[in-house]
Amino acid sequence: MNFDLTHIGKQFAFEGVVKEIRPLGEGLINDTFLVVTEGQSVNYILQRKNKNIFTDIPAMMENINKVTTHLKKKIIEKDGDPLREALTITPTKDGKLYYRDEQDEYWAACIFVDDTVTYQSADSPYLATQGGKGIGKFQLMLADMKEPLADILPGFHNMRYRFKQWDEILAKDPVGRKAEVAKEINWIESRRDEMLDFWSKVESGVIPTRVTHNDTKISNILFDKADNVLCVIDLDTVLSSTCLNDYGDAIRSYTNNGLEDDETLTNVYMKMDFFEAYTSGYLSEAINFLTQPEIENLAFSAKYITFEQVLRFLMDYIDGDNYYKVKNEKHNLVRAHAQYKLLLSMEIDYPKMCSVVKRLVSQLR
Ligand code: GN1
Ligand code: MG
Repeated sequence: MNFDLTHIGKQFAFEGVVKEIRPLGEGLINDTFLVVTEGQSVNYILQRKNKNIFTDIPAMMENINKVTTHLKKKIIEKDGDPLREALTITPTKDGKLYYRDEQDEYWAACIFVDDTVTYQSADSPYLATQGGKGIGKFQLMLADMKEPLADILPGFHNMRYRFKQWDEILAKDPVGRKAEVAKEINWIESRRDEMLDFWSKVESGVIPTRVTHNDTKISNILFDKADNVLCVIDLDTVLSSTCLNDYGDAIRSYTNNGLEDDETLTNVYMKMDFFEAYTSGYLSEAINFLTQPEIENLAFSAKYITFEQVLRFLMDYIDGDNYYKVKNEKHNLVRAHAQYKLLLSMEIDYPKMCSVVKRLVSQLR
């Protein structure tokens, strides 16, 4: 699809003169652009939001607005810089949180925070500790947010819902890929019960729900030049869910020695020192609000989210690649294999993960 980016850019209340709008980043869902302005004016991020996945973009933008408003209030109370430490939505010239173009596509913009660094993978335990602190702080700042968020992605990290989708897609086998992935299907089926057991604890309220980010991979965090977390970005998925998903998804991303879609499986495994580093950073903040059942399920949540990612990539492969952007026809299968390898290494190290959590919690209490 071709877009008139200049025309779209003109709809937003950007300060300064726009010099260039160019593609940015490696998101799997939206299309992202950098809006470069002349001289000293700030630059912006412009995104075409994926309306097939986000079916209620106005509600999504309202959620982001509520969350960033709350965060900014907290940041100001602590004498922080609300323009650098939280995402700032740039509205359209007529004051809307998004622009709907003539082709019925949805666009949204925010300020580009400069002098920051992003990573695709964590290159030191220090970075992992800082990342953990950042998400812990993010959740802590949102712990007293009263305004309800719209459930814009029903069932997002809900395994019961994921298995429903899975069963439907497998029954259809729309592009005839099912027979070829019998072994991989068994990876999923053999873990169905233990994963559903975890989710039952969320359904019954044993594990509480809170305001959470739901996509805490390392590339969604802006670090400053000293590798401290500055700002949590990509707030499309802010929802009410369990905070364990944020922790687990970050462990999936920060501790992986390889890439999310690594073709060389020997590269892929969980690095225990990065696990400990992230967990210590996270707990240093989250200890202030975590309940005992949450603490007891922290280590499991890393397996849960990694398993979910295996399921989602494999399911999208079987479905004919309708959800994630792919670079070739095996891409989703390659991703599923890499995430499965990561899951296996977590399963081997699971007793160690549990003892690390226990030790770190006892040191903090
Ligand atoms: C997607 O678009 P991106 O890269 O921020 C996905 C996450 C997955 C992630 C895997 C809305 O995030 O759930 O964990 O890819 N977002 C959505 O890299 O499905
Ligand atoms: Mg995202």
